[in-house]
Amino acid sequence: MESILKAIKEASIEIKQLIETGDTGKSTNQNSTGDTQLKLDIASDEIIESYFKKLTNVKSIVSEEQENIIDINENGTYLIAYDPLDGSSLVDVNLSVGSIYGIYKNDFNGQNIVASVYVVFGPRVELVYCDGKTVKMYRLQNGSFNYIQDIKLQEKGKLQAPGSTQQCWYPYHKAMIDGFFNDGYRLRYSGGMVPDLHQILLKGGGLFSYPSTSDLPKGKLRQLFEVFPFALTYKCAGGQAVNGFSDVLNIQTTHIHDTSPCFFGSNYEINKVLEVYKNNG
Ligand code: P6P
Repeated sequence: MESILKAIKEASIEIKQLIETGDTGKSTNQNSTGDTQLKLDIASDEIIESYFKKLTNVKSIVSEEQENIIDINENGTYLIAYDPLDGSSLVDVNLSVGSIYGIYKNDFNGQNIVASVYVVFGPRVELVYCDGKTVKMYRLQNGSFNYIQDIKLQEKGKLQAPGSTQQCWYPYHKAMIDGFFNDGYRLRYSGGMVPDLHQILLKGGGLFSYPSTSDLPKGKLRQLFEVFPFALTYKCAGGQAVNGFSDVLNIQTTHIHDTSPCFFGSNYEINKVLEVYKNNG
């Protein structure tokens, strides 16, 4: 695992430089989800793939930016699914973005995730690593990632990040979101899941939601390289991650670009989600 972490750190330093100087324009390509790829998406993906291809302990990789699984080493132990630069369209308005990595054994599915990493490219570059037990944050300082702290969620938080198109929310979902705001929760939503989820983790807790909606019944966020890595991180930080009804890591992945409705948060908020969806969903 150390060699994978080292590769992610070195790739992240290159991606930081790319964000600072690269072309934020659109490419002529689309990814498998039909999103027009930015030149930053493609360049970030190329950087990460170049590092992973050198690792003998990696069997295969899956990227948000590529249609198919890429085989690396048939004798490798680990499978890595990653989103090279999530929220990349936020770069040209100078908001924070991030990379997300899910590290799996044997198969690409929620039950087989063994570790997760995400990197936030903001005023500072921070890397958060979850080994399936603890959640540790590192900060890029003078060219090295230095340990800063372990991350733990409180039982109940104060922040809410409600994703997706509100006009497409189901009424019971809207009533639940409004209920949290009526209880004094603060809105914290940038449109980038990495900084939005990082903020809730560091500020003690709350709720991030990207639910099933009338326009996206299966949600928008991708299971392997967005939902599952943060699900493992939130669970190891003392919170929960659900699809509205149960642990999101228990769902079955049928395609590497599958999506899932998802809720990440402290226990109080997630238990509220489960209660509302059990009674209405
Ligand atoms: P919406 C960015 O494109 C992303 O994949 C996530 O980072 C973010 O949480 C979500 O989409 C935002 O989607 O529909 O709320 O704009």
